[in-house]
Amino acid sequence: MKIKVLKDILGANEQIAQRNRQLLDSNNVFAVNLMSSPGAGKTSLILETIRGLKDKTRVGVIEGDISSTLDADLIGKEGVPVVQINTGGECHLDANMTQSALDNMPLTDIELLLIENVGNLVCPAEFAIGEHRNVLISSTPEGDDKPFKYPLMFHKVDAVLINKIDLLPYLRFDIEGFSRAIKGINRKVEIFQISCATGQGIQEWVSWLLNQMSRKYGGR
Ligand SMILES: Nc1nc2c(ncn2[C@@H]2O[C@H](COP(=O)(O)OP(=O)(O)OP(=O)(O)O)[C@@H](O)[C@H]2O)c(=O)[nH]1
Ligand SMILES: [Mg+2]
Repeated sequence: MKIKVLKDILGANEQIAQRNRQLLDSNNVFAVNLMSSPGAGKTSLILETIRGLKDKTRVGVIEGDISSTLDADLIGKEGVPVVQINTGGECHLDANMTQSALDNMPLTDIELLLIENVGNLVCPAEFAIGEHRNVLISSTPEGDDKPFKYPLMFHKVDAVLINKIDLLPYLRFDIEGFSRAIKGINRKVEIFQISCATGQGIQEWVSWLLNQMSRKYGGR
C-alpha cells in the first residue's frame, strides 16, 4: 500500500513536471536543476555562472530553501530575475512549487533558468521539476565516499561539479577514486573540478552549459 501511494505522488509530480517543461520549451528557456548537500556551493556556483555568462545569455534564477530569502537576495544583486520558493519544511522542490515560481518568472526575458534545489542529497533526486539537465555539486569537505552512500543522486545527474577544489591540500580526498566511483554509477556523466573561490574550472563548466543549451535550442 505504502509503495502505491508513493508511486501515485511521483506519477502526479511527473505530469506537472512535463507541463513545466512544455512551458519552458515554448519559451525557449533551458532549465537546470542544481542539487547538492547544504553548503556545497550552489549559490556560489550560480553567482559565478551569471558572471561567466554575462553578455552571452540571459539568466533567471529560482531559489529553493526551506526558509529565508538570503540566497535570493544575493542573486538579486546581480540584476537578474529571481524567484524564491520557501518549501516550509519540505526537503526538496517539487513540480508544483516550481510551477508557481514559473508563473512569477518573466520567461520571455530569459534563455537559461538556474534552479537551486533544497540542500539535500536524497529527496531532490526523486522529484522531477521540469528541468532539462540535472547537475550535482559535490564539494571536497563532504568526503569522497558520497557516491557509495547516495548512489541515486549520482545516477540521476548529467554532470557532477567537484567544488572547493582549492581545499584539496588540506583534506584527505581521493579525487581519482571519487571520479572513478561516479563513473561506476553513471558512465555518461560529465565531471568538472571547480572552485567558486578561485574561479578554477568555471569557464569549462560555462562552456559545457552553453553547449547543452545550443544542442537543445540551436545557435544562440
Ligand atoms: N573554499 C571554498 N569555499 C567555497 C567554495 N564555494 C563555496 N564556498 C563557501 O561555502 C559556503 C557555502 O556556499 P553556498 O554557495 O552558500 O552553498 P549552498 O550550497 O548554496 O548552501 P545552501 O543554500 O545553504 O544549501 C560559503 O561560505 C561559500 O563562500 C569554494 O570553491 N571554495
Ligand atoms: Mg544556497
